[in-house]
Amino acid sequence: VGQENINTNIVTLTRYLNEEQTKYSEATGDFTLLCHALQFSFKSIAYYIRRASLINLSGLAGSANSTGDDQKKLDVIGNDLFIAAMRSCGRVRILVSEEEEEAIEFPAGPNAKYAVACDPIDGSSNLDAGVSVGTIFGIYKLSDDAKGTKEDLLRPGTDLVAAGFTMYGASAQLVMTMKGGPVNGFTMDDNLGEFILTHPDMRMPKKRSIYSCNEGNSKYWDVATREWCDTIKNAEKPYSARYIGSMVADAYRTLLYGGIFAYPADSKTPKGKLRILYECGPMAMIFEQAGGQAVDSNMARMLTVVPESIHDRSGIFLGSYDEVQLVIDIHKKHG
Ligand code: AHM
Ligand code: MG
Repeated sequence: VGQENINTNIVTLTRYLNEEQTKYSEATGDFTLLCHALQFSFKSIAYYIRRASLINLSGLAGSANSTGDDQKKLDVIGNDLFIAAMRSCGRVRILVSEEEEEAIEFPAGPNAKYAVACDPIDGSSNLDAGVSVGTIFGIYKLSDDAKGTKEDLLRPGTDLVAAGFTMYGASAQLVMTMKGGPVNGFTMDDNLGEFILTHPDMRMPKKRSIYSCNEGNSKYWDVATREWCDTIKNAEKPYSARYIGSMVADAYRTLLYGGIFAYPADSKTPKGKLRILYECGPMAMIFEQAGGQAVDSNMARMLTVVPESIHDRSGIFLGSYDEVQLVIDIHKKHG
């Protein structure tokens, strides 16, 4: 039997969080506890997604979410798991979920210092086909005079203290970042039941000829967006198209390989499709902190966009620094 090269000094997410916490003398451990609750919700959502077709969780649940979309059974389960984890950890005062029309207010308490926005299962229309979906989250710290209402979340993404997503693919991949820190990627080891730090300090390529958007909408796009798409398709070496239709999976690939992901606002959906609080904002924070850029359809830095209501949408261009810069330059030319 050959000797296996076994790493006996594994950095799990739990270890990583503990080590981070000890770096800050003023840290109370509340954020760490909140992250443990998040971690548990990802593990359980991953578990149910994997079991879905075996225990008949796929298909519609017969209810509709706040915007009238049909809800999947797994959407409901993912949402319930997430809410229960956030409620029971005692660190969250206010929670916004894509699946809940109203913000959920938890009891005030000395340790309930955070506001969380999440999409528990983004891309769920892909679930029955076994395509990767994911949970997206953003975390804000409440100000001292916060009332614990939805207004505490109507802030720019620059106020986020942490953001991330978990992609439920061949394995569950958790990508998260804290304000001013590196972007780290963790892979779920199902046998250990732990997220392992496998992608420390992710830095995305400065450019890459890959574009990812629903080009079926291009007749609704503005002139500048159409010119951008024509430009990259007619480049000396034309770009490759990659579009899964599941934001977390498209974003994860873009983060790893480079390129650009776009869901522009258009004449059919003038405010865009994706949500500011729990889709665009958290992704923008991750991409910026990995060396990329993220802007909305007005070419404003995505992280400066303030939603007027909790489910507000925005157009978004997200990706490698140079790829997003090309979009900005073409739009500026059109004024
Ligand atoms: P959802 O939150 O209802 O799942 O919708 C969001 C999803 C994203 O994951 C994805 O990027 C986008 O919708 C795909 O939209 P389209 O099918 O219009 O291309
Ligand atoms: Mg979504």
